[in-house]
Amino acid sequence: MAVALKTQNLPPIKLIRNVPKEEYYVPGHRTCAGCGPALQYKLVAKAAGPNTIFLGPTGCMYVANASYLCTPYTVPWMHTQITNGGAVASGIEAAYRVLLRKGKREGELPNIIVMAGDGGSVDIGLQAMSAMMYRGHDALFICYDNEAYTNTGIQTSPTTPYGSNTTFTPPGSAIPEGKKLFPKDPPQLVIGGHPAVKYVATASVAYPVDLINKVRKALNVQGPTFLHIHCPCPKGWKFDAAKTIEVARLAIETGMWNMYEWENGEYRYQFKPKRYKPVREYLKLQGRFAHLADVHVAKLQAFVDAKVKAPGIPVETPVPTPPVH
Ligand SMILES: Cc1ncc(C[n+]2csc(CCOP(=O)(O)OP(=O)(O)O)c2C)c(N)n1
Ligand code: SF4
Ligand SMILES: [Mg+2]
Repeated sequence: MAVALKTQNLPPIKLIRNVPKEEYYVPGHRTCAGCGPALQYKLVAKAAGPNTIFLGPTGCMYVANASYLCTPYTVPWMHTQITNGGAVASGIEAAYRVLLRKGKREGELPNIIVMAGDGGSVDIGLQAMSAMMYRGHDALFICYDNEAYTNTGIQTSPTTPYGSNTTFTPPGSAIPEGKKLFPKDPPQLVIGGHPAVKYVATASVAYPVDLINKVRKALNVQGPTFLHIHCPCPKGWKFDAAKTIEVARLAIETGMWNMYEWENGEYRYQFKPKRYKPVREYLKLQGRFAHLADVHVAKLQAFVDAKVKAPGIPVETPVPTPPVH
């Protein structure tokens, strides 16, 4: 018997007032005030609706959301190891197909969404995410990017920006800028090496309607899809919890974060300001950059100037030689 594929067609929404009222990520969790990842979770859950299964690799969106046998999810949710969100999603999708084929389940394949941090996506979780993309499983992998391993005390990750002060990159006399490396590029990693992938996009909590529509578009696609969502973290980035959206918006206005969709090989660049604000406008709101000297800010500005030319064009960055002990 043929396996019933996903047939739902989640419609796009035009205006914020059309955002569904139903909540599938409800109050009662323990994330910090102003938590960007929690806000994006709420929006993703609204976009996906009730026929959804979330997989949560270890990270803030597991630990702070699932304490003492209490969670804010009103749809099925499962913790995975930080290493294997993609593998668990693959297994669930494959198992569901078997159940549908054998007539033990009716209806369509549910939305299967991995909600992984930057560590759980493109660092510790990379191999499982890549394998899910490579094999072509029908699941959405979301990297909610708070630019650090925050749950364990704000350690640097591959998406932490150059110049950040983290507990593993403290600025000092030997390395005054803090983090020396420039970040990995998660969407390019996925686009570049996975022929089965048809849709990849970046999004931000500053633009909720756009975020919801990208989630729906990704879920409507048959096969693996990837979203990279910018999620400011007041605790890790050291800014006032009331300014999450302001920080997120400034990231786009300065070019620190670029918004685009990639569909079947075509890029569509979005929210591209006519004139970018200087990156300093973004940096000055955040304590993680408070130590930077002019020379470091200039280095970051040069990186951003090269990056905003177009998505997909690799930016040459200085790579410091690893230390020899
Ligand atoms: C194999 C393994 N290594 C390390 C850890 C410890 N650990 C738990 S959560 C976490 C941070 C996860 O960072 P990220 O994926 O970016 O999510 P965030 O906490 O930032 O939301 C780490 C390092 C672990 N659970 N498993
Ligand atoms: S540390 Fe950051 S990501 Fe974690 S719960 Fe707090 S604000 Fe959210
Ligand atoms: Mg993180």
